[in-house]
Amino acid sequence: MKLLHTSDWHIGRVLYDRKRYDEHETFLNWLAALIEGEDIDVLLVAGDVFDNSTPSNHAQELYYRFLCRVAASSDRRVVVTAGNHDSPSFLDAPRELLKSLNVHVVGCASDSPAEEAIVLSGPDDEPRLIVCAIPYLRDRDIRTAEAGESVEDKERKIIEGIRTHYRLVCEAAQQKRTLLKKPVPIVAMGHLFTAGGRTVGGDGVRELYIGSLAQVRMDVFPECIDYLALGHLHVPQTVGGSDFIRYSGSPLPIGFGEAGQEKSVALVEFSGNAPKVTNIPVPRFQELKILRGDWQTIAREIEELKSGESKAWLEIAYEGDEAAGSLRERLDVAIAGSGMEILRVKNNRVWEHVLSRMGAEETLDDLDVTDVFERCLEAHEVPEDQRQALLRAYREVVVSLDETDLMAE
Ligand SMILES: [Mn+2]
Repeated sequence: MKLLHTSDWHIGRVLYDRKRYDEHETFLNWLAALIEGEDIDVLLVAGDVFDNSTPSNHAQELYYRFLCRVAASSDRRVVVTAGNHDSPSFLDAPRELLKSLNVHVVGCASDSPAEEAIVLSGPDDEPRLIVCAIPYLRDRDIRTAEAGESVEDKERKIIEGIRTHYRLVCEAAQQKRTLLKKPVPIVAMGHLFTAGGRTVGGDGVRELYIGSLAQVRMDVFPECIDYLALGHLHVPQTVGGSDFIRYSGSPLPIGFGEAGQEKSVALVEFSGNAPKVTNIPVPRFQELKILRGDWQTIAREIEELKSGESKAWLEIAYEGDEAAGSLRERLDVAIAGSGMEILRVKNNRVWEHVLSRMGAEETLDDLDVTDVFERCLEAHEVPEDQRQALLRAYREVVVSLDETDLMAE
């Protein structure tokens, strides 16, 4: 039996105002062809299907068209869980309809653990696999807040909540397996941050999670899990040295910070209950390049890219000693006639001069929400010893805003 594990598509993602539907469409076509070519039995999508909780009509069209194509084979099963970027109720809305196409969706965490333990059968109606389809667990799904709790109490309760949820769903899976009287493998899904996981700048994970909210350790996952398909971190990686606990990573670089990374999806082959995992690289559909240095360096690299007929999107980080006031104009001349586009120019020289009084060149594009808050603490001359606590409280507010399901009524 062959499974394909992917996550963090972030359909609808915008990069410095540039829409990326073409890339997503090309990726989904590539993925559908891979699924057909490899004769995949089960596709697992571990959260962050969409980049935000109110996906555009175009983003939805891409998603449903893909599901339709993949579900065209009646032998194939698909399991989709919500990530922190998804609206759980939005994903769940068409679940009955999608179920008739053998597409199982779990947006909201269920109070009844057995609902998340899904038995998947093959074309012969014989059960072949149980999937513990656990979505991103929101604070309110797993813990009861109490007034006057310390930060440590909160984090401990979140982690205990996650542990309990995994235990209950996995127990339900084992009970179902006992009833089947067949030792089918148990695969679990998750959208969370495991301690020690690698992230890169600009992936929207680091800013909100490191050092603030819960990071779970391997021991929250029950032993009965034969393969754990994770989403949330965008760098493909195994967890805790186990080949069977994995982040597939995002298939597209979500920002320039991920430009140099090889992206992949994970092919998981079960013979009996022992999986064999192979990473399949995802082609780069839109090249992203960061050019950094003084004018000579940048100009030379642009010439090289031009001669290679590159159609890259560029982020330019100017670090020369000479003042480069007309940098943007010079860059536009340099790339004229090529298929390249400049999405962002950072003139670090100008920065140096004005950083102390908030850079005139600096825009919100350059800052994440945490940077903005840190600037605010700075501007108000908040004493050092208060900053850590304020930062934690701020992050908690931002996460709870992100977790508000605006479309749930
Ligand atoms: Mn995520």
